[in-house]
This record gives sequence, C-alpha cells and structure tokens, in this order.
Amino acid sequence: MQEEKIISSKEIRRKTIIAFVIFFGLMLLAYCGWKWLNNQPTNNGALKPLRSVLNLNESIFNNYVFDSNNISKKYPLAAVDLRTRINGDAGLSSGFDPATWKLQVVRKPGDTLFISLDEIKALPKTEVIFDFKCIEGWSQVTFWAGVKFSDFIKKYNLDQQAQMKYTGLITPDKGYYVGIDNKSMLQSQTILCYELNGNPLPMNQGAPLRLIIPVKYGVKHLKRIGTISFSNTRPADYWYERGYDYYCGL
Ligand SMILES: Nc1nc2c(c(=O)[nH]1)N[C@H]1C(S)=C(S)[C@@H](COP(=O)(O)O)O[C@H]1N2
Ligand SMILES: [Mo]
Repeated sequence: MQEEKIISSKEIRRKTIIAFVIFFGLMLLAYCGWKWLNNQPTNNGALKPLRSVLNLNESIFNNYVFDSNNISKKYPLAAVDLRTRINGDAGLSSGFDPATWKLQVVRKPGDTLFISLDEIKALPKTEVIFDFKCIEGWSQVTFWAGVKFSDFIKKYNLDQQAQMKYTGLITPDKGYYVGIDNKSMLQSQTILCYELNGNPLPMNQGAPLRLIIPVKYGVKHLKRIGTISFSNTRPADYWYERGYDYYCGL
C-alpha cells in the first residue's frame, strides 16, 4: 500500500500559482508566435516559414520516401462513379479547335516536336482506375485511358530530357500550367489521357489530351495539354503561385 502524503494548503496554493503562470506563459508564447508568423513575408503566396516547411517536405518525400515502383491503389470497374465531376476551367478558353491541335514537346529550346492525337493513340493504351483526390476535399473513383508517360518518353527518345528533375505542362492558351517532378511523371500509372469511361475525353475534362497522375492531387492533372517541356529547375505552377504546395504528392 502507498503511504498517504499530507499536503499543506500553502503547498497547494503554490502549485496552483505555478500552474497558472505556466498556462499564461504558454498562451502568451502562442499569441506572439502567431503574431510573428503572420508578419513574415510571403513566398509565392505562402508565408515564408510555412513555405520552408512545404519545401522541406518535398525534398524528404522526393529524395527518400517516394518510390516510382509503388502503385497507387487500383479499383474495379464496378467502383467507378460515372458522373465524373468537372472542376476548374482555367486555361480552357473558348475558341480552341481540337481538330488543328498538336501536342508540342520542347526537346530543347528551339527544337520542338509536334505530335498528333492519332500518333499518340497508336501507342499502347493503358487504363487507370483510381481515387481522384482534390485538395478542396472531395474524391471520386474515376476511369481513364491513355498512353503511359514512360512509354511516350521511350517512343520519342526523350530519355535524356526525362532524366532532368521536372516536366512542365501548359495549356494551349497558357492559362493553366503545372510543374511536376519526373519521378512522379515516370510512375507507371501516369498517363497522357484521351479517354474517360471508355469514351473520347469531353471538352470540359480536357480534350483532346490531359494528364492523369494518381500520385498527385487533382491540381496537377492538367486538362488540355498544349506544350510539354523539361528542366532541372521548377517550371511555373498555377496553384503554387497562389500559395499552394508545389509537390502536392499523395
Ligand atoms: N486546364 C486546367 N486543368 C485543371 C484545372 C484547371 O482549372 N484548368 N483544375 C485542376 C483541378 S484543381 C482539379 S481537381 C482537376 C479536376 O479535373 P476534372 O474537372 O476532370 O474533375 O483538374 C485539374 N486540372
Ligand atoms: Mo482540385
């Protein structure tokens, strides 16, 4: 049995005062910390200290955690929600003519490949059913098909380019653009997509060609690809410039 300990009321008072001093001290610290944080300058729309944490996360995930041999969870056809949500129309300006569209691939400055949709469709087709996740908080199991980006790279002898750190994608009107690390681009479920639910991609879903990249949040799944380029520095990114994470990995 434990022995009972008698504590004087003076001792209790002393402990109570210490507890309150610590409590208010921590409150003050939290308040000052919050004030300090909100007075920091921003970097691409995000407060600098927060941006540093996002960038640190990116380097840890990109260098040590992400493995392009890992596969995002696959779903059966029966799990697909056919009422595919339409979200975001930046870069999808009217007046676009899919009939004259060609994909542009910048091999190096001043050296651009022009590739038609038929040429892309002639490559092996890959189907992807995955849980599409948007940073706004919704997700949906959706069904897409197209050509694996890694197959596309091989077919057009772009291995050297794909060894650089990043791929940049831009809509034909330059209204929406993303930059993505090439480890994620070369993962086997990343496709240049031209079909949704077994049908040609609808215009508002990014016809004639969009990106589907299950290892990333929805923001990176650029609809209506105009130009693809490669670089070792971060390509411009629409939502990054507006304060979001650059990496956006899942
Ligand atoms: N061109 C373009 N692509 C885009 C966007 C956009 O505004 N413009 N929004 C992105 C975001 S935030 C999401 S969640 C997905 C939505 O794709 P969906 O409309 O096919 O559902 O597209 C992404 N690709
Ligand atoms: Mo999104």
